[in-house]
Amino acid sequence: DQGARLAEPGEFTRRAFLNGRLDLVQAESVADVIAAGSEEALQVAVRQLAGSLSTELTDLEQRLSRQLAALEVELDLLEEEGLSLATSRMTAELESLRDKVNQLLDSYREGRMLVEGLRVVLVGRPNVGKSSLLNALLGRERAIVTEIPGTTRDVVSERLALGGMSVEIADTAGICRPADPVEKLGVARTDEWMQRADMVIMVMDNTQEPTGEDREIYRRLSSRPHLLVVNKKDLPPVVTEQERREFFAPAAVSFVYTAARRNQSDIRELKEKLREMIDREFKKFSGAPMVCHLRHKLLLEDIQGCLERSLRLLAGSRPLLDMVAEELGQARLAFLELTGRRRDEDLLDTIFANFCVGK
Ligand SMILES: Nc1nc2c(ncn2[C@@H]2O[C@H](COP(=O)(O)OP(=O)(O)OP(=O)(O)O)[C@@H](O)[C@H]2O)c(=O)[nH]1
Ligand SMILES: [Mg+2]
Repeated sequence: DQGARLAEPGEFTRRAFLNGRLDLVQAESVADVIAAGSEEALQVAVRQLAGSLSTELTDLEQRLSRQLAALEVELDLLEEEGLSLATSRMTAELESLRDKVNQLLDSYREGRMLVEGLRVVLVGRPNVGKSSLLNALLGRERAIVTEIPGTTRDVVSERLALGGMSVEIADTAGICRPADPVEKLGVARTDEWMQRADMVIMVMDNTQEPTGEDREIYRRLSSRPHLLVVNKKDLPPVVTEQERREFFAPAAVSFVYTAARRNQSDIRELKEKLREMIDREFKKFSGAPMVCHLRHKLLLEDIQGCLERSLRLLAGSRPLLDMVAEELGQARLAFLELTGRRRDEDLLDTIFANFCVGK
């Protein structure tokens, strides 16, 4: 026995963190680099590993600490001399910090999508061809297709690379007035997925008139990025495009026509439409630091709360400065927890346990 042993998951990264070569945000991005499912996700993770987000967070923390230090000095003086502090400069600085924190929080929606992938969900009435479309998009028979309405009873999802993004595409149970309890569960799950989705594809059947159910489905998805697909275009239509559009009026809707089982060029066109939508809705990467992890988001929300409360206190006619100091102290601790300068062994165990062995 030479004293050698297998490395534990995340051991090398953890050591780099403990030696101070990486902060915690950088260490977390090592796992993101490895798991990156797309070119963009990789770029963001590499930038974070190089320290883009860490630099921003450290800068904000230092600005906050300066305000806190100034406040504490003033508090001592005030006690001795009974003076009142001019708070306008502090207010301006805290507002600027709050705006920066808000900007970071705003980046979370996209950051999360980069790391976890974009969630696209196929919805529609039974038997319109949702599962057929999923299979056509994937290029293989993933979901079961039959002529019997209500074939898909639960959500089937699969990953696909599209427009440089990792996309998780989900086929769901057809939405209808449920006849039996199993169907009812399926519909509830579909609704859940629709609420969580980043993009919704509503599928209709060219051979069926639109119904109240279609209108209800459309109502639930119209506020989010969506595509309306009319499938089975190889069969004769029962309504004209104009009539279908008027059914959804006053919305200015447009449709993509597909024949899921027959026509590859339709599927290419559908993918192209999806890609355009991803570009339009989601790829606004400016290269600015981005928040991709729930842990970071939650701590930034704590900081945001502290800053908001501080600002409210400062806006009062006789601000309670020791309460402001208390809030800023809390915000500072949250910053230190973010970058790992305030160490919590349990947290480190959790973070590094998710790494693969040998990293
Ligand atoms: N002619 C034609 N038939 C299609 C097309 N797409 C699907 N179908 C047929 O329509 C039927 C239903 O297709 P599915 O893909 O199972 O429909 P679904 O929307 O997943 O149905 P549920 O899971 O029951 O909600 C099957 O018999 C398919 O072969 C199409 O583009 N043209
Ligand atoms: Mg199905």
